[in-house]
Amino acid sequence: MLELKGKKVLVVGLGKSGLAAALFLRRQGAHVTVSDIRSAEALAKDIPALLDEGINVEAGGHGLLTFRRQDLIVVSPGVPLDTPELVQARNLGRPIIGELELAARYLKGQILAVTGSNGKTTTTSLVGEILEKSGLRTQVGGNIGVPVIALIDESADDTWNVLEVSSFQLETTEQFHPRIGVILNITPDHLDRHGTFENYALAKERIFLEQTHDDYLVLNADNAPAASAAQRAKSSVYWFSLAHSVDQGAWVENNNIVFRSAPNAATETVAPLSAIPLKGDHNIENVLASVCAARLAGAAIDSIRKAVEEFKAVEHRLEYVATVNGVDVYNDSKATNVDATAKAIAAFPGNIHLILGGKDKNSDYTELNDLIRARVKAIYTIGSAANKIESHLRGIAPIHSCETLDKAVTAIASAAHPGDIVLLAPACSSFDQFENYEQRGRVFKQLISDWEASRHTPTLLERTH
Ligand code: UMA
Repeated sequence: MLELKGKKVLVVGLGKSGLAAALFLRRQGAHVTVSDIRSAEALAKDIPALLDEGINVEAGGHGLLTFRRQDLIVVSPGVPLDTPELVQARNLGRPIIGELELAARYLKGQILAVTGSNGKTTTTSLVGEILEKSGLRTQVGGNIGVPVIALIDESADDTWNVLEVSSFQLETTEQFHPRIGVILNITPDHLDRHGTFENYALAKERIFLEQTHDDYLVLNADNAPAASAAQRAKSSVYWFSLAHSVDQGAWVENNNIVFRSAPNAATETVAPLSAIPLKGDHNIENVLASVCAARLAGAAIDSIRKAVEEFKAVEHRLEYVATVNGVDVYNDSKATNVDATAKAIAAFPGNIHLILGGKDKNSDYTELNDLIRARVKAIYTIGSAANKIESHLRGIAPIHSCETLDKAVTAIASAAHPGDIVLLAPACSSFDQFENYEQRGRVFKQLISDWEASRHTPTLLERTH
């Protein structure tokens, strides 16, 4: 634990994490200041509660002086570490940690942490449900949307804290030490923030940096960057694979998910593939990882089977929305990078109307060429990345420049035929046109429901009856 009483602590960023961190630090007796680049008007909803607690607020920008005067700086995940004020504070020797590190020092019980470029939220939710069904005291939080600090009060010595952790959160860890760590996959993402793929992978690898021989690390045997972590980890490595059996871990055998706890232990059958309600091979990988991690945490096979069979797609992750005029619509707004979009396209055999675009993250969209050529009928571009996407994908499939999501849905509504698939899997973040990917997904679902309603407008004859 940190000695916080009487210490001057700066919280950088007043989103979900910053708000939770500031209030927590104040409760520990620290003198807290929050600094955010947004204006006081934009932060109006939160400022009164902070002032009431005696927390200072610096809005409309970060002040160099504010950063100099602190004993500790707690950074929100979305704040880049090369922000000039942070660089200066680091040069002055001020300790800088993230909300995850702060929270983990106070969390009671054990941590099961899940990272990866894609599949984190689905896996974290599924592990949480399995552990709960097994009767273990469980809490779920982290990048999934609940700051880890918010889990502290309810945590007890026998709690499993199941945390989704992002590269942004891991970048600022020091002692973060999960009992079970999971790396689902490492594929290019957030290169605008981390600069290079190597830096991004290194941030992900911080998940096992503090692990010891007594801990477990679950790795994807089919993803080379994730698998290579085994060479550097001190913990006991368990594998999952879609392609082949593994010494210890989870894989698919005769269309069943199976698990083996040690190279010479008996193989346990968990559930048939046909019982998994989620779409796409990438979701089978998420199930394999969840089975492996949950089994290591002590979940019973029966509980795992039940949870897997009852698990529904998480909102905005290849979520089935509706069937309109025989056209199936899926919302994968959380597909915010090229790899996630590739996985979403691969989940359908063909006839896809694909909505792409948003804020570019220095991505290479040509990686989608083969899948698009084979499975996509037409592309509908939106947002500030549209020009780049169009230049990367020209000639691969017909492209409609739609600028906005509503124009894209209107265009699709007149182009799609029964049997087609509509897929929002934009390969970009949402921040150019939306608050976040959740809002983008909700707007999309509303537009689809408007399309559906427009097909069912009662005729004059129906209205008179
Ligand atoms: N800000 C500054 N200075 C800066 C940059 C931002 O003051 O230089 C301010 C913004 O004005 C804003 C605040 O920082 O007021 C936002 O902080 P934040 O971006 O850290 O957002 P939070 O609301 O705290 O949400 C964060 C995670 N966001 C990011 O990592 C970008 C959420 O993950 C997470 O759910 C939440 O903490 C709780 O843990 C979202 C996300 O997009 C879902 N994650 C990325 C992803 O999944 O790809 C990593």
